[in-house]
Order: sequence, then C-alpha cells, then structure tokens
Amino acid sequence: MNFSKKNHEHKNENVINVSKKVILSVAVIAALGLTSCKDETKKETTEAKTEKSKDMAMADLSFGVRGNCGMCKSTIEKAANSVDGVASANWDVDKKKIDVSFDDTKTDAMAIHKAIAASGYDTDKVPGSEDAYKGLPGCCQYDHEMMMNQSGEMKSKDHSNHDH
Ligand SMILES: [Cu+2]
Repeated sequence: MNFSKKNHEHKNENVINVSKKVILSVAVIAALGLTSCKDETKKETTEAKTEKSKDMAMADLSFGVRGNCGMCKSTIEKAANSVDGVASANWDVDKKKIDVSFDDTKTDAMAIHKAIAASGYDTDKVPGSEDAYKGLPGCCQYDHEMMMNQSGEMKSKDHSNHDH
C-alpha cells in the first residue's frame, strides 16, 4: 500500500536525521575536547616561558626621573612598563628615582629613558616631551629644576643653593 510505504520512508528519514544529530554532537564534543586540550597546552607553554624568563639575564637599572605625586608615579611606571622587555618598574616619589628590571636581550636603558620622557617626565638622560608635559594634570607639572635621583645623603650634602 502506498500509505504504509510513505510512512516507512518517513521513519527512515527520521533515523537519518537522528544519526546526523548524533554525528554532529560527537563532532561538537570532539571539537570542544580538542579546544580544551589546546588551551591547556597554551597555558603550559606560557608557564614554561615565564619560568624561562626568570632564568634569563635580567638587568637592573636605577636612574633619576622628575615628578611630584602618586599620579606621576603611575604615569612614569606605566611608561616604563610599556617598553617590551621591562619586567618591573618602581618610581620613588621622595628620591625622584626609578628602579627598573628588564630583559637586556629585548631592550636597553635608552629605550626606557625615551619611553618615560615621551610621557612628559624628565629623566637624567632625556628631557621630557613638552607636549606631554603640558597635558599632565596641574599637580603633576613638576619643577624642571627639581633635583632627581637623590638619596637621603646626597640631599644633605647638596650645596647647589650656596653662592660661592
Ligand atoms: Cu603627579
């Protein structure tokens, strides 16, 4: 009979549809599994890299940078950290001095001086960009004559204010 044949065909179609769905979900699961595996591999690689960079020769550098306040500190440190290869940067508001630790296979001292100067701050080697300085908040527009790279001792030995 025609009717029953049609019904049978319909059933077959359903079976095909179901198996398609099964294949699809298996493929999705497999893909998900692959992705998560990849993610784990990526993580491991990053961790290995971090460990490697610890073993690499890191150079430590300290130099004078003028500035006034906590906002200056974040601008200066952000500028230093933006240099590829810089691992850490810490500017001391009292001493007007920055301590930078960097990978000397990736960058050098001058690149760090220049990055800080570009953000508007004088270093003891590179004068700060005037345009960037003008854009700094008023409280951050430090005195260009300010002493930098001071230690407590240097401060007390400073005779620059005396007339001889
Ligand atoms: Cu400031």
